[in-house]
Amino acid sequence: MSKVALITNISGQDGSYLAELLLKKGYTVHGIIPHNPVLNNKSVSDDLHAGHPEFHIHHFDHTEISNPGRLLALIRPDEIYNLDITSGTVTHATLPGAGISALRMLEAIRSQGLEHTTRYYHASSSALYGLVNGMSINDMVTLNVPSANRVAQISDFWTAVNYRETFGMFACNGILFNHESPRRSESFVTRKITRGLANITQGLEKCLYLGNLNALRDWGHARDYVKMQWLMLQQEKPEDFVIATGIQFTVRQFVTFAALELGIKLRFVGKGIEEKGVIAAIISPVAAALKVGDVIVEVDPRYIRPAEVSKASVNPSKARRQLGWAPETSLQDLVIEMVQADLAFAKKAARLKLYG
Ligand code: GDR
Repeated sequence: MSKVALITNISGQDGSYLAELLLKKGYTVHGIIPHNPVLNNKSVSDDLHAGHPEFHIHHFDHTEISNPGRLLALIRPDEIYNLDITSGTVTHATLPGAGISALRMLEAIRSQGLEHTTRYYHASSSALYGLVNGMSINDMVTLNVPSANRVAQISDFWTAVNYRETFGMFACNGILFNHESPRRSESFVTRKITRGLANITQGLEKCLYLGNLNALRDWGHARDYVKMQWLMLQQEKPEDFVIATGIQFTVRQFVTFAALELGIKLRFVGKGIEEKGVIAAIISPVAAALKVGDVIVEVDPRYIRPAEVSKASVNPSKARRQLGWAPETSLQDLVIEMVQADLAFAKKAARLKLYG
């Protein structure tokens, strides 16, 4: 009998990669999609559904979200991956009733008598660490910081720990640092960069406006990180893990790598909010329509965050040691994959613009 997995927010970046991984491993996969056309904007789930009879989608409205027990009774999952994470600042998604919190899901598991059979993974966030500049983060440190969104995430984190310790449930938190891919939303800086620069090479945009170019981030590939989520539920004992590469780059370095992949050498001039990325050389036909000397990156103070984690080193050694996990994709390879995907989109859009 194949194992049954339930993934919340399956149409998001992580949900779609995780579904692909589990289907390859022979799982029957059930995914929850919020019953909201604005959120349900990725077609990945439809692609998967077409080729896999063991792939099922459940559209949840607000009442079902507050009571996932009915679905659990129906499918009796061996593993639940709760990826219903809220990120960014305070949003309606932080409010009770908008997502499936750890408490709701863990209580639903108990109410269905599944507490000794169903394993629970909670997608926690590096946002738990809050505003910590220059400190080193290891697997044991969490910090309380004042933001309604973080309060919700911290509450989810400790709820999972509490259910593990109080009821002996197999519940773990994965504390994920930034993980990106061509499926990443454009509101994050990596996708904004790869999409913006690809559009510039195809004449669809003139300049990419960014905020803090000096911000340091530990970026990994989402495809590598979902393997780690699965591994966490295959352990003998439930534990929490930090998932990161352990290597940091600046936003400026990310832009430079992306430009190089598109055949543009950038030179940065100016300082702070005056800083600009100027084309120093064109080294590929993709960028042939551009000119040396064009300014294609500019700092726009409106994108500079008032409170920002600009530097925090991460130590994911527990995952390496205990799970034998290491990220397989380097930042350079991640950039190449994202740039090539966005270049294909941009070329298509440019053709449509030209020929209608
Ligand atoms: P982050 O990701 O806030 O770290 O959230 P994001 O990609 O938004 O920012 C990364 C860094 O880039 C700097 N930056 C810009 N960011 C955006 N979005 N747009 C810009 O134009 C821009 N210019 C510079 C930012 O200042 C920042 O330093 C990630 C996600 O994985 C969340 O899910 C998670 O909760 C947090 O990390 C902790």
